[in-house]
Amino acid sequence: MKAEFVKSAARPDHFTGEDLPEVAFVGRSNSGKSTLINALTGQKRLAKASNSPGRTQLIQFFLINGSLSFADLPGYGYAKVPESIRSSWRPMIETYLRVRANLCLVVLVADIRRDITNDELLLIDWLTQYERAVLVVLSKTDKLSANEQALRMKKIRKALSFLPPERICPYSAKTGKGREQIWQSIGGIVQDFTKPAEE
Ligand SMILES: Nc1nc2c(ncn2[C@@H]2O[C@H](COP(=O)(O)OP(=O)(O)OP(=O)(O)O)[C@@H](O)[C@H]2O)c(=O)[nH]1
Ligand SMILES: [Mg+2]
Repeated sequence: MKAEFVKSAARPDHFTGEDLPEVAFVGRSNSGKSTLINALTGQKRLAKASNSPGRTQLIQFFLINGSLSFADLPGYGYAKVPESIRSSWRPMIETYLRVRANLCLVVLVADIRRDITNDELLLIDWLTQYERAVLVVLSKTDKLSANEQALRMKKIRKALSFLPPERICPYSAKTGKGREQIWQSIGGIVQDFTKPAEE
């Protein structure tokens, strides 16, 4: 697989072209978005993963095999980020999610150990209203025993019972669990992509 960084951007007129299907990765800071992009592409340092949450403050675009685009969105919900920066993120992310014509799938990454927040429910609801396909990836399963994982899955599936079961995927960057299922979901949705018409 060939994966390369294309650019960082904050405004729609700076985004990359819209002729390739795009998958966006959203979620709280530190949930594992950048690590997931690295795990999916098999390139450890493609997207910057860090121990200091809130570092990625622009939308980062990546080109995968010359035929697919990934967008790593800045994480939200991290208290240490100044309000001035936080307040500019929200419109940026919302604008991106609303206007991006080639956006085929929104991958919402959430730590399996945390309960789904009201913010996340609102985001899924909002995306559904804009007819965006959503895949919820529950990260860091390696931090739990098999029993604990099963309990957490049951609880989260209940909270997200309005989603089809295959749209919720337990995952670990450490063990590779869920990687195949996530690629399958991406493949299934992306193959229906048709180039947006020129305005
Ligand atoms: N054990 C374990 N650690 C993980 C996993 N996924 C991510 N991490 C760790 O979680 C931390 C945060 O991961 P990132 O990928 O930087 O998180 P992010 O969502 O991109 O965070 P922001 O860019 O701040 O929004 C890093 O220390 C990762 O190594 C996982 O599946 N298992
Ligand atoms: Mg990141």
